Amino acid sequence: LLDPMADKLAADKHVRYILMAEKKKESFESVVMDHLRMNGAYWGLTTLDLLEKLGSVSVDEVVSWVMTCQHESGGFAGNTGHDPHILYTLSAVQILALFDKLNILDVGKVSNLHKLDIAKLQNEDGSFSGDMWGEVDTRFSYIAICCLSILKCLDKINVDKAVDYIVSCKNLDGGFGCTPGAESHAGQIFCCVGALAITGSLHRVDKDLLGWWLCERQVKSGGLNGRPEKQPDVCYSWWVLSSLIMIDRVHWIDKAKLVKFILDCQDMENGGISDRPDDAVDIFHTYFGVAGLSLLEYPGVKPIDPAYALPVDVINRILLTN
Ligand code: GRG
Repeated sequence: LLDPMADKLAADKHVRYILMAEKKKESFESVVMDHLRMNGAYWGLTTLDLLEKLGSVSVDEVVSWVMTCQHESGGFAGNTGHDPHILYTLSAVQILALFDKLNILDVGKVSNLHKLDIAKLQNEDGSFSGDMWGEVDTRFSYIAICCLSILKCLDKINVDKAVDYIVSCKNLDGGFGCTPGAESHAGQIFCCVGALAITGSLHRVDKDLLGWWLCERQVKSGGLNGRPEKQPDVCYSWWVLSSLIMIDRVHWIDKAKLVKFILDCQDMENGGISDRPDDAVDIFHTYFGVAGLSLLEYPGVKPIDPAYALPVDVINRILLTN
C-alpha cells in the first residue's frame, strides 16, 4: 500500500523522538552511551534548531550541564566526571554557540586556559592529538580549527603547519585519510575539506578529482557510501554532501534520489531516522538525515553551514559580530 506521507519529512515526530531521547536517561542505550552524551546533545539540539524547535528545551538546564563537563585544564568531557577529549570540546562549544552563550567561556578561569586546552594538543608536525594520550587523526585537526575559529582565536595555533599536515594526508585519488598514507574515507574528507575551507585553503584541494571520487559514492538506491564497495548510510549524506558543496561540485550527484533515500530511512510512527531503510533509528542518524536534507534545501529545514556543521544563522551571528 502506498503511504501518502512516505515522501515527506515527519518533522514533528522527529522533534518528539529527540525530546523523548533526552528524557529517557536511564535506558540501557543511554547508560552505554554515557560518555558520548555531549556529542548526543549536539546532534539532538542542532536537529531541533534546524527544525525551528530549539525553544522546546530549557537553555539554563542545558548550559549548566555543559559547564559541569568542563575539566580544570579547559577541555570538555562527554559527561560530568569523565576525562576531557577534543571531540567533546567541539560539541560543547557548538552547543553554547547554538544558544548564543559563548560569552560564558570568556569569564573566569577559562580565559587563561589557552582557549580550552586546544593549542597544547598541536604537535611539532602541525597535526593534532585528541587528548593527553596522543592519538593523531585529521578529525582532531578539523575540530581544533573549527573550535578556535568559532572562538575567534585561530592565532593560538600554527595554522600554516596545521594546513600543511592536512595536505600531507591527501591521496592520489584526491581524497584524504586520517594520517599520511591512510585510505581515503568520506568522514576524513569532510574533516580535511572543512578545515581547509575554514582556513581559506581550498585551493589546495584537487576539486575535480575529489568531486569525482565523492560523486561515485552514490549507489543505486540514491544513498551515499563512505568508500568504494561499502553500504550506503544516511550519515554520508552529511560527510559526502557537505564536502561536495564546499568544493562546488554538488550538482554532480542526483539530489532527488538522495532526498528519497533519506526520507525512506524515517520511522514514520515513532520518529527518528536510521542508517538504512527499516533499520532501528538513533539520534546520530536523525541528525545527519535532517542535516543532509538541509544541505539539499529541503523545505521547512533551516540551512546549515557545510564547514562548521551549525545553522547558517548561528554562524553568521558569530562571524559577523565582534
Ligand atoms: C561537527 C559534524 C561534526 C563532526 C566533528 C568527529 C568528527 C568531527 C568527524 C568524524 C568523521 C568521520 C571519521 C566519520 C565517519 C564515521 C563513520 C560512520 C565511520 C564508519 O566507518 P566504517 O569503516 O564504515 O565502520 P563504512 O561505512 O566505511 O563501512
